[in-house]
Amino acid sequence: MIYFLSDAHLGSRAIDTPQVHQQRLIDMLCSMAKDATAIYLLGDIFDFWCEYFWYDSSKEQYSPFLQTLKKITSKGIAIHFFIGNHDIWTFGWLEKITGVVVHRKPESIEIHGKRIFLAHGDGLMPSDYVRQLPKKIQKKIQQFIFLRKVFHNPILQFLFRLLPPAWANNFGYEWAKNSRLKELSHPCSYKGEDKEELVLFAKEQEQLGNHHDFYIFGHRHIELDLMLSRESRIMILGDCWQQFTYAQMDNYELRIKNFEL
Ligand SMILES: [Mn+2]
Repeated sequence: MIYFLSDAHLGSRAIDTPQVHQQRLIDMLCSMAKDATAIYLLGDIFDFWCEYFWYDSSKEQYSPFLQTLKKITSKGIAIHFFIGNHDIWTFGWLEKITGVVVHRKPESIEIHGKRIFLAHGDGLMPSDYVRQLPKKIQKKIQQFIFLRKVFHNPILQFLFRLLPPAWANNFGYEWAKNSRLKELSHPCSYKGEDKEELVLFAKEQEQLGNHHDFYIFGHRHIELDLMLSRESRIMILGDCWQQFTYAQMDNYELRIKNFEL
């Protein structure tokens, strides 16, 4: 069985019981590990993750989770860690400690003869579509794209990693907390087939001849399973901080499920 999950936002300051949350994620992974051949973590597993040049005591809170990853990869089960927009700043330490494979870009993979497009989902939208949007929304998107460039810039990353972790973490966790609180007050909802950016992105790929049987994304914190055509299907995974949803795939089918203890 192959599993896909995303958006746990571990360590979020908007979560009242972080240990309970982390344990639930650990239980979920351990139950998957019973029959998994691979596990794909599709981004934002951490609410804020940065590896500094100095020792960072805040990483200790994740010890149980990191040990679980290590335990699973040691069994020979591959764990693929896609960076999201909250855990961009990993520079080899996470891989070394846990044995996960880090992916910094979307990937096309093949499983059981199916071509699958995998990405966290931030920053993917057809530019034709963006041009049709009201100016105000276009401006917001431009701001997001600018910030994304800043976050991904190697020089700025280098400088940020020089900061004292306690100080930089406070900045990072507070920034991330704001987006969680925003989400709690305005829960994400599906915008519809003609407005949902990831659906439009997948449709554009199909039109461009870059065919995939499945598109699987995180990022949006909504659960979606939609046929784009007879041969192509998109899935958005929900999240693992409130809904605890995930997808599983075997020889026969791909489907979204809810993790229950
Ligand atoms: Mn995200």
